[in-house]
Amino acid sequence: MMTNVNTPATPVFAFDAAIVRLPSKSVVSGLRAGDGGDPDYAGVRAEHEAYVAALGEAGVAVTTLGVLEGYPDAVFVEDPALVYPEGAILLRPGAKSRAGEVCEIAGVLRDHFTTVLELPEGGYVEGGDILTTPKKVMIGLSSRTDVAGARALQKLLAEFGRASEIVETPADVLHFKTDCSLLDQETVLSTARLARSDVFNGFDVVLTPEGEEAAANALRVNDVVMVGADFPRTIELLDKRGYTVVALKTTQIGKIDAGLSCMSLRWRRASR
Ligand code: CIR
Repeated sequence: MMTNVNTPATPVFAFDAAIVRLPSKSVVSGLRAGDGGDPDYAGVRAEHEAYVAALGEAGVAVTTLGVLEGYPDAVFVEDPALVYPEGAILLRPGAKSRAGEVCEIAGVLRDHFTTVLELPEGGYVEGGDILTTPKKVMIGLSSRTDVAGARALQKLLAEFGRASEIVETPADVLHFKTDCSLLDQETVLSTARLARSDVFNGFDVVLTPEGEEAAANALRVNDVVMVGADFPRTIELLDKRGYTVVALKTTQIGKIDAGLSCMSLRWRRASR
């Protein structure tokens, strides 16, 4: 078993490296549950560009991958893999149209990580269902992540010295992290519908204001919390609680059920 290099003194949101992928023109055909219309390609590009700049400003060295026209959702690099200082894990998306994204990202992960584990065949997991907290990795079951995949992932996480727990995602919610994010080592931002399940026992929970549920997919990176700019009440709430909020537009990616965590894989390099 590897030693977990995340000592309590190092927050799990201390990142110095990230991988992103430029959105393809085909992003307008990205998967979505609702019918709020197609996103606008130029708008997605602009949102992505501002996001990458914000990662850089937060102190992260960003590796940018090229477009993959054959995979409309490939800009959401969070889903085909998991990354930790100890190594990377290649996942298996539950969405058929996204299965090929794993091979497409494997090479760059092998360039960055000495250890790259693979989810064995037989189960599905998408990174959007994984919330990494200081004490454990939470694996949300959803339409994209099943029990077989979650159990297999638990074994791989154990090789990294990481405890994990399988939890439920509310019905009709795409991913576990669609409804929550980590604000600091003890605090999560959650929708009321997810918090109701008591999944966050032992955490301080900040609830998203009614009508701003989509703000729950925020992203803590080092000293800042990135929050969707369309959610002013959430921004005010977090600001009042003393967080340094960076507001980023997510209007276009929101049309294909995405938020701020989806567009990057983030980690802290083990050698630091
Ligand atoms: C999908 O349905 O797969 C994409 N349209 C959105 C993925 C969002 N990913 C994430 O929350 N990690």
